[in-house]
Amino acid sequence: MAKPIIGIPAEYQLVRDLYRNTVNQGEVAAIIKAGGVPVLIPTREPDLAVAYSELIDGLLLPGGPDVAPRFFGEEPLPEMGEADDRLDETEIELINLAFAARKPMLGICRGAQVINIALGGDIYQDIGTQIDHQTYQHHQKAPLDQGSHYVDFAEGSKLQQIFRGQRHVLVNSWHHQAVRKLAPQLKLTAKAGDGVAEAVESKDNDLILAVQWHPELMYRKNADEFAIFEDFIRRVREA
Ligand SMILES: [Mn+2]
Repeated sequence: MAKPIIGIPAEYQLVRDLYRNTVNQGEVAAIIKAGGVPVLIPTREPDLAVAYSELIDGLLLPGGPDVAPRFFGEEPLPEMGEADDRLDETEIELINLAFAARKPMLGICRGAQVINIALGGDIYQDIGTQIDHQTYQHHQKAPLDQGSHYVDFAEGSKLQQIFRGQRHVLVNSWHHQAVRKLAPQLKLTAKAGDGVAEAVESKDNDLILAVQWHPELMYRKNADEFAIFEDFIRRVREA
């Protein structure tokens, strides 16, 4: 394969008085450094997901706004943040198409949640109010290129392999939602000490790795975080 084409769904944002399709530079730069070719996927027309999915070799689901709860059968709680139906619909469609076509995926933050929802799981709309014990600070006030809480990797997980055998790793954290009920095709492979889900991987194949933290903001100073992107491009090449 020539350099693999990695699709990244874009947010729809008002920036300097104009609506724009935006993807963060962190993901774009990490994919390029790892040997992929990032391609922005506009998300205003969910019906185009089929056409876009045929163009790409792998799918990166980035961070972004909250997922609208109707996609997992709930009504919105007061603590829910901003959401965008069309972003949700487009991503859910792209995930299902990638899964059916066996195209590898990497999820980051919201990406981990939307992968789980697309495949039949659900999420906490707000971990601070829906988990009945005190949770950690998952919306860190420290700079985002620094870790703030630890995560524990499952024995034998892909993450343990990517992180050279380590199972207790400091990561950054910028979320108030998290995976709750797991989709049947996924296994939980990282948790924070407060029980919050921090990563999922596909059960029976190499198709999905999705982390709740932000490796795209840490990889410049942390080779293990960059290895998440190298592993993704390797999975796409070998798919
Ligand atoms: Mn966290």
